[in-house]
Amino acid sequence: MKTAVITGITGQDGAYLAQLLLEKDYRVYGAYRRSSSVAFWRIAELGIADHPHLHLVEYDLTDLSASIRLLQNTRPQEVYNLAAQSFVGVSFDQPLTTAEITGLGPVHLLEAIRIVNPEIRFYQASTSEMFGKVQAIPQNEFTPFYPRSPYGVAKLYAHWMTVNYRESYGLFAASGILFNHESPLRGSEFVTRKITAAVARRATGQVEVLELGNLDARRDWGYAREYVEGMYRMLQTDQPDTFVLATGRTETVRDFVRLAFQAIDIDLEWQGVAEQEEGRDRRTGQLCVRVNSCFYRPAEVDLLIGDASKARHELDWQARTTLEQLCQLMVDADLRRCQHSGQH
Ligand code: NDP
Ligand code: GDR
Repeated sequence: MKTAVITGITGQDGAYLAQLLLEKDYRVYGAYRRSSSVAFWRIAELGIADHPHLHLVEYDLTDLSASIRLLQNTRPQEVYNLAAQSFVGVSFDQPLTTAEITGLGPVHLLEAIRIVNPEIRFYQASTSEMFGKVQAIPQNEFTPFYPRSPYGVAKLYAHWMTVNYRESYGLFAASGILFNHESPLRGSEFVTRKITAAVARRATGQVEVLELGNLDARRDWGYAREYVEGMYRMLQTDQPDTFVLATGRTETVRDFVRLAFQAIDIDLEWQGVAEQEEGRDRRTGQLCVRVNSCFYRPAEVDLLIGDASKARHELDWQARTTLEQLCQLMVDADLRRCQHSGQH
């Protein structure tokens, strides 16, 4: 039986990856950080919280000695580093915490691998945010980076350290440059889930106006469940490498809002521009969405669209779920939660 460590087990990707590896008969150590209320709701929703081969271990990515002990105690063949301060908006308010966790954190694991067992295969969760102010359309493994947030800068440092440890010490250190991927398990601070949760509340009678920031930002949104399969495949190759995972389609935040309201049979009519923009129910005239500039970021990533042909050729990986299907399954999950009054 193979053993894997997943950091960030309480997050969206950690939960899906744990489920995938358990299905592949791995022993999984899920590393979570101590806090007064640890969020295990995602692994509970997936029905794996009590799986006999899932072991939850306390761990903080910012601690080198904890990283060494984690690997000594669990003796994994594979380490998936998914832990991060992952919210771009917060990174502008907490640049140093973001640098410590998201930037330096992965280096603790890389060092721990060198010290404990250089044969361990390492996956680093890199991001399309590293492309930031994009230098080419679409973006692939050769596109120059230009991060636009403290989060993007921190991730870029961690990405290059992953590449550097691969080249300097021969570690099997892979970096997955993943474009946005969403699911019913997405944190409610991220825009897709913020939208689908609000839509579900409206459909179940709680009338509120959904306030959003920049509606013109364009993202390449895929389904998280498919992206964790790509992570796994990156650690099964002969040579460690860097891969982009993306759908190849880009849409605006406004498009996602429209799709989500359509899922509950509300057709939105848009009025006004920029900070004055609002969306009303075309049938009733009721205000559903308005822009609030407090959700704007000091610097924005305007357009992301990925080219995942390398992953298609070398990993046989491809995104399959359309944005319409993804949006529908997120709205449906939030509707179910509202009906059982258990929103997360
Ligand atoms: P989440 O925000 O859902 O999960 C992040 C996880 O990191 C949480 O489990 C969090 O724990 C944990 N964490 C944060 N700080 C620490 C720390 N100091 N020590 C240990 N654990 C910590 O992110 P996702 O699941 O969406 O993403 C997974 C990874 O992939 C992240 O690194 C993210 O930056 C990256 N990524 C995500 C993309 C996406 O679209 N989802 C795209 C590209 C990259 P806690 O519950 O305690 O907060
Ligand atoms: P992103 O995701 O920044 O791409 O990072 P997010 O969903 O936060 O924002 C996407 C776009 O929507 C715009 N936006 C809003 N965003 C939020 N969160 N809330 C709002 O109210 C709102 N209104 C408009 C944003 O300005 C942005 O343009 C995610 C994270 O998962 C990262 O960890 C990951 O690396 C990248 O995706 C790829």
